[in-house]
Amino acid sequence: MTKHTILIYPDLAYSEFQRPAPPYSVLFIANALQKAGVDVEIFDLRHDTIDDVVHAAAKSTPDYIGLSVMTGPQIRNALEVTKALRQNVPESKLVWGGIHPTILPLQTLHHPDVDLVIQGDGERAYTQLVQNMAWKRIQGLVFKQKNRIHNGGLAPHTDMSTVTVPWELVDPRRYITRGRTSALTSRGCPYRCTFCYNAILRQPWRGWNAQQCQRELDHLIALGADDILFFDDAFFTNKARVRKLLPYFHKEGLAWTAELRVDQLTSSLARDVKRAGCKCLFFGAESGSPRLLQLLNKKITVHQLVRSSKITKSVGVRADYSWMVGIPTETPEDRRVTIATIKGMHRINPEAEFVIKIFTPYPGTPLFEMALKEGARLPQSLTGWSGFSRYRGLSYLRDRRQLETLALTSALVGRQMIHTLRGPLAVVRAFAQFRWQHEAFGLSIESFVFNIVSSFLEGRRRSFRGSTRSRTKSLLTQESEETFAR
Ligand code: B12
Repeated sequence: MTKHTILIYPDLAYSEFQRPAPPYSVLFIANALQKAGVDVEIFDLRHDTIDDVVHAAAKSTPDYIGLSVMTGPQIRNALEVTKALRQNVPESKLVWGGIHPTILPLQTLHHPDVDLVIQGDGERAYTQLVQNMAWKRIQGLVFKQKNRIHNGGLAPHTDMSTVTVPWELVDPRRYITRGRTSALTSRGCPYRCTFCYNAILRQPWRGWNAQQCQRELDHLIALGADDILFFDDAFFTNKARVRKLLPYFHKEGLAWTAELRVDQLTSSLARDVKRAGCKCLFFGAESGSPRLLQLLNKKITVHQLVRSSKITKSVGVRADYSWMVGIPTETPEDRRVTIATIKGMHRINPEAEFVIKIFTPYPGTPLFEMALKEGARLPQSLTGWSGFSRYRGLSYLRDRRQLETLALTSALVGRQMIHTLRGPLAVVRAFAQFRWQHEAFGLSIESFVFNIVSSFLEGRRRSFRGSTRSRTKSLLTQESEETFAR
């Protein structure tokens, strides 16, 4: 008999403000399952409701139902659907996979409604599970057995050349907004930055070759896409692949955006990407302090950062820099140096965008240990982790409020889009400009208002879902007392 399974991509808070990206995690796993002859249904809870999933699961009662979970608010919705499934389809085993369960498998499994966890890539491990392989033989599977935990380690890294995107399993129009969509052509990264999840997963870089990329992109173009954001951690890693892809982008008239390391940028590459329709290059700049760049193992220099501003300015390619504050051991002087570097680079290339985020210590990364020494206390349950946000500082940070104000100010000053704001928001932006110019990040009313508004929006969104889109009761009360280490 043909095996059947359901894969779920839980809702992400605030996703209506972003273009909903295709749920690649479950799409790739679904493709591996299809190849093994398994019948798969995908539910994306940014579009479907919990009732839709419960209804489908009650009808087909699959042995396993998989959920894809990222650290942050997605956990909240994942818990809601998990609870609803547990109550309505008790015979199905509920499997959590994705970056959060991978990083914290034991804590995830500790939740009474999570039956199994898969650590790392799900293509092979989940397929083996659905095909009834003995649990102990599945690399990557973590499960409870007679009050003991069996930890099958990290699942093998998926070879990208073995998977494609099964668009027929979802409605692709959901993910293409006015021609804009996102694509993923490679996984992993050859670098080992001490703050990044790649340091935990030891993910080597692996990507589709140029022909495979073109086949997949042809498909997206046929579906109406003409503006693509590449999600790859390290899109430019394989230079030969990039050289073949650029003429293709040019020929197709694609607008596209991808991440590049500042040390890989040369004037000639900048000219080539511009000619090939590149809309924007994203750079992980992280810090202006040479000491901190070293601590982050970023393997870039401040000189290269500044040089990238000169190159993007002279060639006329839009650039977007992401910076971090609140890095372990960071001193006020380090922070001043970072701000001075950003300002200096902004003078060189005023069209470049930037944003400063607050460092988040992810368990398993080398910097996490340092953050613990500095007093970081991390949530002890899934609900606690659902409050994680890059705009909110953790309570251990000595000058957390200032960091939050700095992060918010940077978004208001560094984003071109905000510059077009009119009315009361223009006043907020003018205020942020003043703060930025005078480096006055104390006593912030904006952060206070921002936190209230975001909590309100989140609450409204949840009650909206609860009252109209899903009749399934929210069952988070058990752990809801716990707020994320604030
Ligand atoms: C696109 C993206 C987003 C999009 C959403 C994605 C979407 N589909 O809509 C947006 C912009 C909304 C987003 C938001 C956030 N993101 Co994000 N995002 C990414 C990004 C760039 C790509 C995700 C992706 O498609 N990956 C490709 C798929 C194939 O890989 P995968 O998801 O890891 O899935 C594989 C395995 O994990 C596993 N797996 C996954 N699901 C399942 C399910 C089952 C059942 C099984 C068995 C296995 C399994 O198998 C999959 C296939 O091999 C990643 C970085 C990356 N390259 O992965 C960061 C990343 C996942 N994001 C990250 C973070 C921190 C966030 C935020 C928390 C940031 C913040 N603080 O605000 C928010 C949280 C969102 C929320 N509200 O909950 C971190 C995660 C770290 C962590 N511990 O969770 C990452 C790794 C970036 C980084 N380098 O730090 N993100």
